[in-house]
Amino acid sequence: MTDRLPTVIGSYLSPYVRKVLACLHLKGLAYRIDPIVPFYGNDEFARLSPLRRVPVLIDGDVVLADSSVICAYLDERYPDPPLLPQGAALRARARWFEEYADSRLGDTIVWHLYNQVVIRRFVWGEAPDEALLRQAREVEIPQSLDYLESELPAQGTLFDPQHGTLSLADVALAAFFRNAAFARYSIDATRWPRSAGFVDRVLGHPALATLAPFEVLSLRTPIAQVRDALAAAGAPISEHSFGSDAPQRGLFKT
Ligand SMILES: N[C@@H](CCC(=O)N[C@@H](CS)C(=O)NCC(=O)O)C(=O)O
Repeated sequence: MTDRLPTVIGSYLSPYVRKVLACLHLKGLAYRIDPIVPFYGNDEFARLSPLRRVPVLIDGDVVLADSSVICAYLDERYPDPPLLPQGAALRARARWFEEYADSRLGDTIVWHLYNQVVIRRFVWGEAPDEALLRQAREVEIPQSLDYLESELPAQGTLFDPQHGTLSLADVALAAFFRNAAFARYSIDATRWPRSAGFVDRVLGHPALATLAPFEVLSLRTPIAQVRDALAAAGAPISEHSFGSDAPQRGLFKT
């Protein structure tokens, strides 16, 4: 019976996986997870995810390989509660923030910061590109925070300053700053108070906070032992894994 639950392929450490898991939580949907680092995906994984990226969602016969496509699918297939606000203009604004997070914060926080500090070291055994790291910390992330500071609410969430109901846009933005924290970048609350408060509030929501112990465990455990360690800690691990023993370079940058 458990095989009938939706299965997410992808590590708890990916912000795109985090976005999908938080949306599943918001929808009240049980799921299983195969917590692989994408570079360890096997041939079967490559067939399901032609770009060899995580997350992948398997829901019955439906297989999807992009977090935005997955979240849009979840919202249509399981409409209650909705992940987007009401009205064309607000929905477009929410989609914009999701896109901004996935593209710009993905480039800077994932590729230029987190992957340099964590993936290069623990997957490839390489030293980080210090120039790229400096550029991310000193120029790119501050530039994003300057922008976000002018858009984010002082209280609550993007579309619900009063009660703090989470939307897909809130989840997408905050998910990346969790990876920034893993790479020891924290938002300077004196310079960007709205952004710092917003990220704290969203990451403190149960949809994201319940993932935190599994993220920390994934970060601290050697990759080959992560699956077993997470299962022992109570994570909803899938029966089947799409992982392999040896990493392969992805189709994009390293
Ligand atoms: N547009 C994709 C991006 C997913 C993505 O870049 N995932 C990263 C993990 S954080 C990945 O799989 N990287 C491996 C690679 O690009 O080779 C989505 O939203 O799902």
